[in-house]
Amino acid sequence: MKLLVTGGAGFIGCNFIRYWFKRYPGDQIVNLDKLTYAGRLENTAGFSKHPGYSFMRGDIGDPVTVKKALRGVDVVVNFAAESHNDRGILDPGIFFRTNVLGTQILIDAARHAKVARFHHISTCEVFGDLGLDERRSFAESDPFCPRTPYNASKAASDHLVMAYYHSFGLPVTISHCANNFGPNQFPEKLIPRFVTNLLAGKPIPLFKSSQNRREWIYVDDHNSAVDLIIRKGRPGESYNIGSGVEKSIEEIADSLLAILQKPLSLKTYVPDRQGHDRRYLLNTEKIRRELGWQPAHNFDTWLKKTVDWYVKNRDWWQPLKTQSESIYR
Ligand code: NAD
Ligand code: TDX
Repeated sequence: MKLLVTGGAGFIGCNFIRYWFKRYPGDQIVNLDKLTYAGRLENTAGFSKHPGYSFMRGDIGDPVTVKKALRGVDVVVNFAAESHNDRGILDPGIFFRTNVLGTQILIDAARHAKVARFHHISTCEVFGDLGLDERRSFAESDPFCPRTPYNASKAASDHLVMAYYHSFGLPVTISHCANNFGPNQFPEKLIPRFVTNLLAGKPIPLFKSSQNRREWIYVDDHNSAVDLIIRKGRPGESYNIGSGVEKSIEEIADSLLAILQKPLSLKTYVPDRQGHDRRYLLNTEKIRRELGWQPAHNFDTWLKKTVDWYVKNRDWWQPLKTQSESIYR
């Protein structure tokens, strides 16, 4: 099988390619990535010499590039996106150009290339947020209610992907995943930002609403679910992917301080994110029932392993810190 993976030099995309070659070593993967600040060629080191692998630097919003990248491709997995909420507040435009218009250019080329499957990577955030005490979770059939430029752009792209299924019969699937953690995550996101700050001997900035919480999933569990959806998911359907493990910002901070044996005094409280979503929680009944998927990685164990990865890979994150912190100055 030949896959086109977009955004494969980013956090989840590079872990996906690593996962896929381990499981299907005879497959071919073209990685199309623009190499924005978040796309790192170093992330591809573990598989760049695999005989089935090739890399193309380019934009999913460029019709000529995507047409070339799609030659002979059976399956597209679209990870490419602007992915950080705080950047979406500072510069919303690029989120709509890549996440919406880029996805439209890519999917249109995929339609003409007659791919067997177009899988679009979406997020829990399209459903809006939940109250901290609300006793419900988001189902696939719930209405979209995005509240930030990032999640509005992801919701818009989900709509356009489904439009290609209904109007053109393109075999699409979509997955909505909870917050991922693991190796190679850019240090702008909560867990790697806090870990790398602590390793550099710096305080960790908790946004003011520090009881806000997220559902956390180890990146390989996300990718095993995407694997199943590609192979067994029904075209025209979307699937939620989550672990059920909820942690507040405060709890994440305390766990990381404990793992790294640092004092509680390193917690600092900073002004809230604009439009800070309080909470997301997904109902994952559908993927468990239809595809038999379940997460395999325990949160505490894999949080420790993730911290250990950052401890051992200073060379990877240290050069990125100036860039990742620049948006908070
Ligand atoms: P990331 O920011 O680490 O990586 C994004 C990658 O896309 C980078 O390699 C970047 O260079 C590339 N890219 C950006 N614009 C591009 C363009 N126009 N053309 C080609 N490549 C481009 O993001 P991530 O955390 O790995 O997220 C990957 C996907 O998963 C995104 O679609 C995101 O919305 C979704 N998602 C992320 C999470 C999470 O917790 N990180 C959770 C659910 C869903
Ligand atoms: O310095 C920080 N301090 C802080 O308190 C940062 C970076 C974050 N936070 C809080 C904000 C959120 O409540 O931590 C929580 C998680 O924040 P992020 O890591 O920025 O993730 P979030 O906004 O929840 O979105 C993530 O999960 C869903 C990904 O970035 C998205 O791409 C994905 O779709």
